[in-house]
Order: sequence, then C-alpha cells, then structure tokens
Amino acid sequence: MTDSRDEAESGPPIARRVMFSMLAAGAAGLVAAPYLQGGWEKALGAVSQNDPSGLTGLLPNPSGFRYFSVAGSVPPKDRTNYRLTIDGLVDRPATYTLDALRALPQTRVVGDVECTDGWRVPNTPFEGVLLSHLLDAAGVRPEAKAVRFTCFDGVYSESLTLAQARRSDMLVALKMQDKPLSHPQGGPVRLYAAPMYFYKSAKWLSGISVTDKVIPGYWEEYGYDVDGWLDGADRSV
Ligand SMILES: Nc1nc2c(c(=O)[nH]1)N[C@H]1C(S)=C(S)[C@@H](COP(=O)(O)O)O[C@H]1N2
Ligand SMILES: [Mo]
Repeated sequence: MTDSRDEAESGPPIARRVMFSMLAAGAAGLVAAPYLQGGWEKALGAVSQNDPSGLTGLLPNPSGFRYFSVAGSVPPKDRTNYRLTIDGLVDRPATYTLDALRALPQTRVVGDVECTDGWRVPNTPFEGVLLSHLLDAAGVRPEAKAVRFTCFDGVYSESLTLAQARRSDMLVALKMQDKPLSHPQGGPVRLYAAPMYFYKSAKWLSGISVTDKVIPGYWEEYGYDVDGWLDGADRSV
C-alpha cells in the first residue's frame, strides 16, 4: 500500500492515469462508490503487486467499519497540536483546543452509520459537543444560511444548512463506541451527522465556517446529494 502511495505522488504516468480513471469512476455516480471504498491509497492498491485483486480495501474490518480517506496520508493530531476554528458570519470567532472541547458539556447520540454503498453499523454511540452549542457560543449573524466544514487532511469538506446544523443530532464528536476517536476514524475530532449518510460526517475536523449559502462538499462536487438524509430519517429541522 505504501508503494502505491509513492507512485501516486511522484511515480510513473500509469499511476496517474489509474488515479484519473478512478476519479472519473467516482464522477459517474454512486454506483461506482464501492470501488472507491478504500480511498486513493487502496484504490491504487487494486493494481499493486501486493494485492492484485484490490479486495483488501473493500472488506469490512471486524468491527464492521471501513476506513475511508480521499487523502493519501493524513498526519495525526493530538491534544498538543489539534485546533478547531469557528469563523465566518459569527460575532465571536473562536479556536478550541482538544482540552477545551472536552471541557464543554458532552452529548451522546446513538445512530446508524451507513454510507451510500450499503455498508452499515447500526446503533453506534458517538459522544461530543453539540454543533449548535459551538454555533451559539460563536454568535451566528442573522444573514447566515449554512455551515462549511474543513479538515486537516487538507482535502475534504462538507456542508450543512444552518437549520440542519442546529439539530440536536449533529455532533462535533470526540468519542465513538465509548472510546476516543482514533486517527483512522477521523480523530481526535470528527463531525457526526447522525440522520445523514456517513459521507456527511467529515473526519479530522479542523474548521467550521458559517456562510451565506451552502457550499457543496468534496463528494457533492461529484454528484452526491448535498442533503444526504438517510432513508427514513426524520427530516424536520
Ligand atoms: N476528511 C474526510 N472525511 C470523510 C471522508 C474522507 O475521505 N475524508 N470520507 C467520508 C465517507 S464517504 C465515509 S463513508 C466516512 C468513513 O468514515 P470511516 O473511515 O471512519 O469509516 O467518512 C466520511 N468523512
Ligand atoms: Mo462513504
């Protein structure tokens, strides 16, 4: 897998062509999503000598979760260097350390984890700070309409309308299944948008910016629904 990442960054044109065709596959729609399951590293692994079948990236680990990242590698962050910034259309922009987030009231949300390609881990408990709490603390201005999320992988982004963001099941999560979120799971802090497909739940969350309109996120540029409600979700906001 490490070999394939090196190829992607610096390697021969063939690797770049493969990457580009993966991108085109993603653009073709949700049907192609399982192929992209493992992110670029594992998608490229599909043509590597280590794993000619590419299947390792498609198999769930024993917990039922699958690792997904559109970034080749993401430098881990911990309580010494993690920061979450809230800015944009707010009266009081703020930057939180991990300790500062841990010191705020913690809320538990239990929901189904499910992405567009059908993998599912039901009744998964997450814990963290309500997104609405951070928005209220920052003082959202009247003209604000939406929230944009950015990540310290430097690539991924997501969005919610302000009304969606204020729901009581939208969490800035610090824990999953009663344990601190690990780095592969998007820790130390990720979004958990419980009523929506898991692609809405941005991993490695580093920025929350209040905006005057919805700015489509990473996968939404490739056709994923901006309003990524799960089937059967209570859509009232
Ligand atoms: N930063 C970042 N967040 C992300 C993604 C990503 O590639 N990068 N993938 C999304 C998708 S499509 C899914 S299914 C989940 C996967 O989370 P997991 O790796 O913890 O299972 O994260 C979502 N959030
Ligand atoms: Mo996903």
